[in-house]
Amino acid sequence: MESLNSILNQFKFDGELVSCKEFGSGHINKTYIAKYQNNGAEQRYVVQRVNGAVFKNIDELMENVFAVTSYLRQIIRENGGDPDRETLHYIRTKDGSKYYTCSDGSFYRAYIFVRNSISYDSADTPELFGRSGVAFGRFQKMLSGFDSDKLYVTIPNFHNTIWRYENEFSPALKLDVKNRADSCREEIDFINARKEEMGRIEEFVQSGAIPLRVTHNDTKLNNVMFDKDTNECVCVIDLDTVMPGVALFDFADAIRFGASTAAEDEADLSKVSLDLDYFKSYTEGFLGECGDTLNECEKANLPFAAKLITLELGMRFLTDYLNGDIYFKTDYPEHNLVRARNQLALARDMENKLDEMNRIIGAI
Ligand code: ADP
Ligand code: GN1
Ligand code: MG
Repeated sequence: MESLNSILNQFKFDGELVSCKEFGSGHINKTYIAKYQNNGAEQRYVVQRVNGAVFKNIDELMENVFAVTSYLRQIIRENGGDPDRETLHYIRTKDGSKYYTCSDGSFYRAYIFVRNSISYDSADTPELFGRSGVAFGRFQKMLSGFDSDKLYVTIPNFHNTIWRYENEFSPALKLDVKNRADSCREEIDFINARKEEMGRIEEFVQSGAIPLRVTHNDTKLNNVMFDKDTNECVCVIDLDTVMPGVALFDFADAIRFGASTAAEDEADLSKVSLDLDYFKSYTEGFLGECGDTLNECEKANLPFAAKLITLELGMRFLTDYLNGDIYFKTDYPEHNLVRARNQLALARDMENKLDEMNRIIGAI
C-alpha cells in the first residue's frame, strides 16, 4: 500500500513535512492534518481521502468544488475580504491535477488549513451557534448569483426523502440481510407512519414553488471554522456535497445537528430534544444574512424541513443498520441503531414543537 508520505509528496506543499495526523469526526471521508516547516514558519494542510463508494464521480465532485470556491474567492475579494481565509483554497498536485489517485485506486485531495481557526462539535451557547447561522446564511447569499445548473449532481436524490424511503429504506427492510429488523420494529413503525409527508418538499420542487439553488447539503456545526481568538465565524468548509439543492435543507440540517440538546449518537434518549433558544439564535443569524433571497414558500417550510431532515437521517442510519453498516463509519456494532433512535427521538420532539418554531420565525 502506498505510504502517506508518498501521497503527501504528490502535492505542491511548501517546506518540510513535520507531522501528519488523522483528524475530525466525519462519517464518510478520512481527514489528515499535515504540518510543514517553511523557513521557520509553520504551514498546515488538510489532506483527505475521498470515499469513492459514496462519491462515485471524483472528477465531477472536484469540478464542483473548484467552480464554487473560485466564484466565492472573487466575491470575497470584491467585498474586501481575505479569500484564503474565508473559503477553502485547494492545492493541486505537482502535475497540476485537482486530486491524486493512489496506487490502490483511492483519491486524495488537499487544501490549506484555515489559519488560527477551530471547529466545534457542539456550541456552548446559542450565540455561538447563531454565528454558524450567519456563516451558512452568508454562504447561501454569496452563491445566490451562481447558476446551480452549472454544477454536477454528485449524489442524486441526496435530500429526496421519499426517494430514500422507496429506494433505500424499503428494499433494505425487505431484504433484512442481517436479520436485524426484529430488533427495531418500533423505529420501522415510526418511519412508516410518516411516509405521507416525506414527499412534501419534493412536490414543491416539482411544482416550481421551491427553486433549486446552490446548496451545501451538509451544514453541520463542525463544517464551519471559527476564529480561535474572537470566535467569529470565518468560513464554511466540507464542500463535497455542494450541488443544486433545496436551501431549506441547509437550514434544516444545521438545526438538526446544532440545536439538539445531545450529540447525534447519544444513547440516552431522555437527553435528546430541540433547544428552542438555539433554534431562535440560528434562525436569526441565517435569515439575517439570506432571508431576502428566500421565497415565501421556503420561509413557511423552515420548521417542517428541520423535522423532515431529522426523520430522513434517522431513516438513513436505520437503513445502514439493516444493510449491515456499509455506508457510515461506525465505532461499535449498534452504532447506527443508536444514531437512528436518537434522530427519530429528535424528529418526534420537533414535531411537538412545530408551532413554537413557527411562532419564533414569525416574530423575527
Ligand atoms: P468530514 O467529511 O470528515 O466531515 P471535513 O472537511 O469537515 O471532513 O473536515 C473534518 C474536520 O477537519 C473539520 O471539522 C475541521 O475541524 C477540520 N478542517 C477541515 N478543513 C479544514 C481547513 N481548511 N482548515 C482548518 N480545519 C479544517
Ligand atoms: C455524513 O461525513 P459527514 O459527517 O460530514 C453524511 C451527511 C449526514 C452526516 C450525519 C455524504 O456527513 O449526509 O448528515 O454524516 N454525508 C454524506 O452526521 O452522506
Ligand atoms: Mg465535515
